[in-house]
Order: sequence, then C-alpha cells, then structure tokens
Amino acid sequence: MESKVLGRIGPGVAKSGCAAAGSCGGTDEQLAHLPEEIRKKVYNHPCYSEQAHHYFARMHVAVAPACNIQCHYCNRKYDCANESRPGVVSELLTPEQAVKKTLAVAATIPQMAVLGVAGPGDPLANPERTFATFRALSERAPDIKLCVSTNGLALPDWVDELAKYNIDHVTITINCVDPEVGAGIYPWIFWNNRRIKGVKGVKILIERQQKGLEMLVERGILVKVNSVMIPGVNDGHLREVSRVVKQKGAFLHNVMPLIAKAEHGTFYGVMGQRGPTHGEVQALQDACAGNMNVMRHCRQCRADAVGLLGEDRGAEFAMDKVEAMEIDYAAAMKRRARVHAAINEELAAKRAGAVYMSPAPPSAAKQYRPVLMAVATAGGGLINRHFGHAREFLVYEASSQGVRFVGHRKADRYCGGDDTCGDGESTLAGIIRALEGCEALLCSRIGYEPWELLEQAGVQPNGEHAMEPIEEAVMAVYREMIDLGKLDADPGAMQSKARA
Ligand code: CLF
Ligand code: SF4
Repeated sequence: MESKVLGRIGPGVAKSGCAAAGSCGGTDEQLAHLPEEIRKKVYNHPCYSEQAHHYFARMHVAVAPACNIQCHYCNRKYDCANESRPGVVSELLTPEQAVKKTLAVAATIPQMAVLGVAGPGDPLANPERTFATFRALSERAPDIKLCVSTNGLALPDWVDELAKYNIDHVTITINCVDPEVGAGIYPWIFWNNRRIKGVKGVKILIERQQKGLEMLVERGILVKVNSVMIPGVNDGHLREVSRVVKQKGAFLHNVMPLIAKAEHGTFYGVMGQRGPTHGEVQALQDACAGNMNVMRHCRQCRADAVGLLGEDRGAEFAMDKVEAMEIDYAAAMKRRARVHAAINEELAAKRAGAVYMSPAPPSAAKQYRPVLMAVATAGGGLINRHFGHAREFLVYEASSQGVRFVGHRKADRYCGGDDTCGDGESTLAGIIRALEGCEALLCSRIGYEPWELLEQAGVQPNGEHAMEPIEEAVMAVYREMIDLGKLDADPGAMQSKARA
C-alpha cells in the first residue's frame, strides 16, 4: 500500500482550524511557477497546496483554550463530537498529551504531514502551552511540519519565537483593513490588561495584524490570510483586504463562508445573520483571485481535526486510546519517509505525463458553457468513493478552458449503515440541495434509487469513471455532454424543469 499510496489514508484513523483564524491553496499549475525553495515548503501541506490536500493529512491539537478578542461568529464549545466547525473540540489537551497524540497519529497515518495549533482559542494568547508543544515536537518529530493559526493581536510579540522552531506556515485571520467595517465583527479586544471596545479596539487589532504579517514576510515565513465572508458586513470589503495583504507579501488568501446558526450560540447565529451562498463565495473567490492565490479547498476544521481535509478521524485518537498505544517513533519516521517519497513519485509521474494538469479542452474552435460537476472521492485525486458513503462532494468546473476545482459541498451520508441505507428521501433531498448548480455527479458506485431521484433533480449520476483521476474523468463527462448536445440547452431551464 505504500507505493500506490493513496485512497483512504491508514486504517479507518478531530476551533479552529484557522477560524481563529480559507485558487491555490496552490494548484499544481500555480505551484510549478514557484521557486524551488517555496515549493519545498508547500508540496506536502494540505492547506497551502490544493494538490497536496488529496494526499497529505493534517491534524490539530487543542492546547489553546483562551482568546484575547471576541468575534461575533465564535462560541468556543467543547464535547460536540458531531459538529465540524471552528471552535469546537472534544477534549482540551496539555502540551504533553498533545505530543503523545501527535506521535500516535503520525505513526498510524504516515500521510499526516502537518501539525497545527489552531484553537479552540487563539494559540498566541496561550503562548506557554503552544510553544511547549512546538518545542517538544520539533525535537521528537522533526519530520512533521508545524503550523499555527492566529487572530494576529499578539503576533508581533511572537514572530521571533515562531521562527526559532522553523515554523514556515502561519495563518492570520484578517476580516477587514477598515476599523469601521471591523466594528461590526469584533465587539472588543483584550489589550494591555484592558478590554477595548468598538472601533478603537479594532484599530489596534488591524495594526497588529498588519505588523505581524510584515514581520513574518521579512523572515521568509509563508503567510496565509483567512477571511470570513459575512454578507452585508465585510463581503464588499474583502477584495480590498486581498489587495492589501498581497501587496504586503501574503502567499495565499482563504475566503471562507460565515457559519452561523442559532444553536451555535454565537452573536451572529442568535441575531439571524445569514451566511453566504455557494455562488456568492465562489464569485468573491474569483474576484480575489485577480489579486492573489486563492484557497478554495478549506474545510473550516475543528480545533482537534485529524486526517485528510474533509475527513475527521479524531474519535480514533481520543486520549484514552492514545495512552494505550505503544509508539516506536524512530521506526514510524522511516515508514513515513517511504510513504512521502512514494506520494511524491506518483505526483511527479502524473506531472510528467501531464495528466494531472487540466486535460485538453474539448474544442478549441467552439466555446461551450461551463458545467459544474460534483465528485465523490476518498483521496488520492481519484473517483473512488461510493455515493452512499460520501459526507462531502468536491465541485469541479469543466469548460472549454479545461477543468478547475471550485469548492466542496458538505452533505449527510446517504447510507448510514446496514439498516439505514437509503434512509429516506429527506437525506437525499438535503444532498440534492447541497448539489445545487451541479449537473453531474461522479462516484465509484451508486444505487438505483438515489440514481433516479438525482436524475429527476437534474443531477446526472455517473459511475463509469471509478478509480480514474478526477480531472480526466470530469473532462470525459464534459465531452460526452457536448457530444450528446446537452450543452446547447440552457442549464438553468433544464434543472428547474427537472426539479419542478
Ligand atoms: Fe491547520 Fe490551518 Fe495549519 Fe491547515 S487548517 S492550522 S493552515 S494545518 Fe486548512 Fe482547516 Fe481550512 Fe485551516 S482546511 S480551517 S485552512
Ligand atoms: Fe473565537 Fe478568538 Fe478565534 Fe475569534 S479569534 S474565532 S473569538 S477563538
């Protein structure tokens, strides 16, 4: 299994992932133009490289409970195993426990390349705990990349310490560069032992974020900027954020949709602030992409997430289970090196055969309208997930220009187990809503019932490309649609007719 690495990683292996802290996430094409020294830093980081996220995993350790600001979208909450969003964790760890857990995961899931501290509060508002974890891991597991995500308020004080542990990747959540906009997002900050409210506090936060960004760039540390898109609050402002952070040297911009529900207990949730639609997020990402590399594959992970992005294997590594594991990390490092080398070999072969790049467009002579397709995958860049087992679908756009990844859609699993498989049209109705705008669904297998209902809803299921590389399969289906004359009709009209 170590040569053709990659389907699911390991045997069946848990705020934020950067909320405190989401095309690039560097696409393969974009990465190809980077200097060798930068490519080395991002090739196996699942957040900084879109390509890597199909192959390499990350994990977070929840060692940082406190925060020094308040965001209207945050409520740090514990013991919610079913919720996947920033700020949520099942158990808070001491640095010693975090180190044990990291070694256990890295030994069990050799594709785990990055350890991030991302919450549930702000890592740099908990510097002792955060740096004790980094210090121990830089000594005991030098093959793991270290990553941190912060709101930026304390950042300038800790840049040199971050550089000391060879931390090459820092995420700063920057939702505004204008304090008037920020006053609608941050009610207060805690600064120099005082709570400072409103515009005055936001002004300090913005100054510190920008200073921290500049200091990191000066030291050659890659900076990703995460921004939460809040309709009516900062959505019209984020292009300016993108322009400013790019000018200062940020590597990547991750525009993430606001998650706000009343049951989360956040200010926005309770006040009924809506999150953006898929279309609004994609339009803003496309607009920001004119300024800089944009990440589109962020999964807004929990602060204790484990596994490939979009996958949550945290339950397999609860502390009671970790304490019972015997880990020989020296042996694990050898195995990890072999697995990483095999992945790199496979990726290099794909690049050499140019199959990983966008497949040739169907026709240079005629331009056809773009089509969105949903894909069920378990990793490895392949169509290798059964429809009924998918908890998310990747969305690709095929057009006369080629194939590009545009995002993902979360959904409930259609097949919940032996006796709940096909449990109902309500699950399927939810999946169909999640797939809005998609005209095809590629998966390794799909049952007759969901097939029929998806087809009736205007989403054509397709199981003919099982185990094929995603981009090639998407382009093949696009060509079939052209050959069948399906792209001559208006898709909106077809889907509304199908849904009626
Ligand atoms: Fe974690 Fe963040 Fe590092 Fe990634 S997450 S600390 S950069 S290792 Fe990644 Fe998760 Fe999105 Fe963050 S998918 S929330 S961008
Ligand atoms: Fe929550 Fe603090 Fe992160 Fe804002 S910065 S999302 S308040 S933990």
